[in-house]
Amino acid sequence: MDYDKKMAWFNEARFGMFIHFGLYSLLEHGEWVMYEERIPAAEYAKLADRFAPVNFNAVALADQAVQAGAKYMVFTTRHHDGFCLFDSKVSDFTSTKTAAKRDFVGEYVEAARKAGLKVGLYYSLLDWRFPGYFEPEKYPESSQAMVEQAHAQVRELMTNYGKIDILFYDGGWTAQADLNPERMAAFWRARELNDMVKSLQPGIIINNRSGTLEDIDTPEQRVAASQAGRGWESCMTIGDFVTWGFVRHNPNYKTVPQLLQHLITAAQGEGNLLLNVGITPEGRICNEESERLNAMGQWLRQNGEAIRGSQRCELIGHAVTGQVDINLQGPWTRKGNIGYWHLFRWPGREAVQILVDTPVRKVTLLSTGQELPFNYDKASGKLRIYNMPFTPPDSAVNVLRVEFESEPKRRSERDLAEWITA
Ligand code: H79
Repeated sequence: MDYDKKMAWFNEARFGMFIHFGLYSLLEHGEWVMYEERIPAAEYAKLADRFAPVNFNAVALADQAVQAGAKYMVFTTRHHDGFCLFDSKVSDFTSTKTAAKRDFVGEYVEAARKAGLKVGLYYSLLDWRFPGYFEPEKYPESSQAMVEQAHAQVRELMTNYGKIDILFYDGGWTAQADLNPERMAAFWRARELNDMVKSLQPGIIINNRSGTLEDIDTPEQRVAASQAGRGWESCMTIGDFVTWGFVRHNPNYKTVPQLLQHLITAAQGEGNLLLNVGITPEGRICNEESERLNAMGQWLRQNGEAIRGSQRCELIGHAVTGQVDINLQGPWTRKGNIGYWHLFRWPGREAVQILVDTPVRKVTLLSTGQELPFNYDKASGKLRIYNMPFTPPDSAVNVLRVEFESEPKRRSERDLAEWITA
C-alpha cells in the first residue's frame, strides 16, 4: 500500500496510549525484573499460577485512552519474559493455559475496536527463557527455537485477532548489546517475518525494531524527529524512565505541563507520542497516571486542532532531523496556512515572534476563541500580539492560533547584524 495513505490515520492521531502488563506486574519491580534479579525460568513461571487479575477490564482501558484523547493503543502481548497474554499453539506459557484462563489480547482488541481506537500490538522478539538468546553460539538449537517461536507467534497475532493497525516489535538486540540492524535482521530473519506480516495484514504499520527499516522510527524516552516524510513515534513513560511496568511507590511522575510539552514537541516534528501506563497487579491504571491522562484529554478537547494532523512549521521549531528546537515561549505547529504557537511560558500582555516572512490575517487564543490585536511589520519580519490576558488562561500550555495569508515562511537575515541598525 502507498506509504502516505497507510500512514494517514497515524499522522492524524499524534497521540497513543501504550500499555505494559504481564507477569512482571505482580512483582512491582518493573518489566525487566526477571533479568535484573536473575530469576530462573522455572521459578519465574510460578508467577503464572497466581496471575489472575480480576480487575483487568479492557473496556475500562479503552475508555481511559478515549478520555486521554489518544487515538490508538499499543498492548504488550508478550514481553522479554516470554509470557503470552494470548493463546499460543507453540507455547504453554500463556495466560490462557495458566491461572487467569483468559485471552487478554482478544479482550483488548475487541474493546479497542468498539471504542473506535486503532489497535496496536507490542511483541518482544527476544525471550529470556532461552539460553540461546544469551549464548547463541553455545546453544544454537535454543537460539533457533526462539526465532521459530517468534515467527509462529507473530503469525498467530496477525491471524487470530482481525485487523491489526500497528505492530511494535521490541527486543531485537542481542544480549551482547549488538544493535547493528543488518545482523539483527539476519538473526530474526526479519525480511521473511515482515513479508508474512504484510501478507496477513495489508496496510499495517510496522516499527523499525526487528532490524529492517519498515515504516516508523521509535525513539525511546525522548522526542526526536526523523527526516521529513518518514513516520516516527516517541514512546515514553509517565513516571521514571527506568520502568514501564507498574511500581507502587514512584515519586517521579512527570507533570501535566511536561507531558503536554512532550506531545507538542512530537507534533511539531510531525511525529507521535506513545505514552505508557503500567498496569497494577490487579489489572488497573493507577490514579497518578489516570489523573494525568485525563488532564491531557481535557487539554486536547480544547486545543486538539493544533495537534491532530500537525505539520512542521518553518517559523520556529521546524524540527530538523534528530533535533527539536524551541524558542523561549515555545514551539509552533502548523496546518496549511494556520500556525499554532504553543506557549510553554506565558509571556504576559505581549508575545513577539521574529523572522516571520508571511503576512498575518488573524490571531486568536485557541482555547477560548478570543481574538487578539496584532501588528505585523513585513520589513522587520516582527509579529507582535497585544492585549493578551495578564495571567495564562490555561495553567499548562496555551495556544495562539495565527492565520497567515499563505503557508508561513521564515524570513532570512541579510547578516547576523542586520537587526541592530534596523
Ligand atoms: O518495553 C519497554 C522496555 O522494557 C523495552 N522497551 C520499552 C518499550 C526496553 N528493553 N530494553 N530497553 C528498553 C533498553 C535497552 C537497553 C539495551 Fe542492552 C542496551 C539494549 C542493548 C543495549 C541491555 C543491555 C540489553 C542488552 C544490553
